Amino acid sequence: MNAEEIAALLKKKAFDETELSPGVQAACDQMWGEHLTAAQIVDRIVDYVRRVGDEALLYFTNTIDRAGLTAETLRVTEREFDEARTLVDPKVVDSLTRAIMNVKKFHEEQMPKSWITNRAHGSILGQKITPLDSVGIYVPGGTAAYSSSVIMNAVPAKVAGVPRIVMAAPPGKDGKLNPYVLVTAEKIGITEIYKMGGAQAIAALAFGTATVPKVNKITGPGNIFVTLAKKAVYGHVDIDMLAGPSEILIVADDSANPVYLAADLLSQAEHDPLASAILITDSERIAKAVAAEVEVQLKELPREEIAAASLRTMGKIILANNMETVVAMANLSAPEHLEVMTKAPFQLMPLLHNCGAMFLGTDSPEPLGDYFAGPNHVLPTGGTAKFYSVLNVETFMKKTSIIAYTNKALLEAADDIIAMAEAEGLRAHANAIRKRQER
Ligand code: HSO
Ligand code: ZN
Repeated sequence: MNAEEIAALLKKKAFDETELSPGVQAACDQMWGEHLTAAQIVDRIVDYVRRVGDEALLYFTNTIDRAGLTAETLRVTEREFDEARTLVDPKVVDSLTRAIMNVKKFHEEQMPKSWITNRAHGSILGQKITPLDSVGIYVPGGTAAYSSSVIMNAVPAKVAGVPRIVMAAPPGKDGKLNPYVLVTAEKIGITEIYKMGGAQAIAALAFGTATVPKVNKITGPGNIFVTLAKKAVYGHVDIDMLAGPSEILIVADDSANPVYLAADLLSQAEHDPLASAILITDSERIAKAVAAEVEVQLKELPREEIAAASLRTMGKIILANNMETVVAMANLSAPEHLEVMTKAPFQLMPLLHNCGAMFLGTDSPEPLGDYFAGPNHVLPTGGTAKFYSVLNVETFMKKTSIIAYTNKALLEAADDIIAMAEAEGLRAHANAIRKRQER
């Protein structure tokens, strides 16, 4: 295939073009008594929670999640943590603990430094870096209630030094949260957790209610309602990014192992019917072998249906004319995860720049990054790796400029500042300098 044909194949839908599945759309139509798009539903929910607070939050929590919660039971209690600890496998908790350590270590290396520098005549300039006062971490529910996502959001926030880290996760019909999610959060030191999900949770975190105090920033993955709600509240609070279903793009040459390639493609396909798993290779042999192997491995998966749906709609094996085309297409696609399964992956690394995370070589399969190596798994999707970065410590920090001039330094700059201020028609600006000149 040539570059143009491949580009057409790789074109991604924007996150707000996502259509609701027929079942969800029907449930929404019934709930609202009219046909609304996902964006219209989110706008209504966000607006209602903003205006009414707890009552609206509980209304949606109990209507959508059918959780039967009250303002008193919305926050996870000590007793619920106690119960969660009895429900988890200690071996899994040990693995989670090791993962937490790796993620912590990696993110500590990212820690930015405040700095101060001297300028002429004893003046000082600098940049002060501080953690945000409060952040809200969203953790999806249902089959996507991943304790690994708790780690990937909460650990960098802790490393950044955020004093108040709040978590929100949608409750099951029994009004409870996944015990692994609770135990993981507790291990990291997060105990302010609210059982709420969807757009209503995002609105509550952004605007605050009587029960849920407002935060300054909201991070974490979610479904289309959550993502649209994050977009709707952006500006009132900051958000990390607008993320969609998971993606893997593998670039491979003839040296790659088709069994591994198939396994890695399926590892993302099993996330979501809308997840995308794509292989681009210049080897016809590899393309054919992987196509056959995917069929074999797919049948063995407990989530076969989800993975099959993803492969049907979003899965592709693309045979390119040469490796240059493969590289160009990977950059054009800007995938969330990019695996480089070639003879000399480090030769391609400098040429690849649009992706959330890069996995180099046979023994760096994508789930290694999902769970354990240390780098973050909250990554830009849908081509947004062209401008978004992976979630990191700085996601939870902000920068403030420091300016401390001496009189001599100010007098030296005075004429320039006055000239610029007068040119902008801002006499009072100029006067603030002049008064000091006159001193
Ligand atoms: N691949 C997902 C993260 C994840 N995988 C969580 C397993 N659990 C998005 O990067
Ligand atoms: Zn994954």
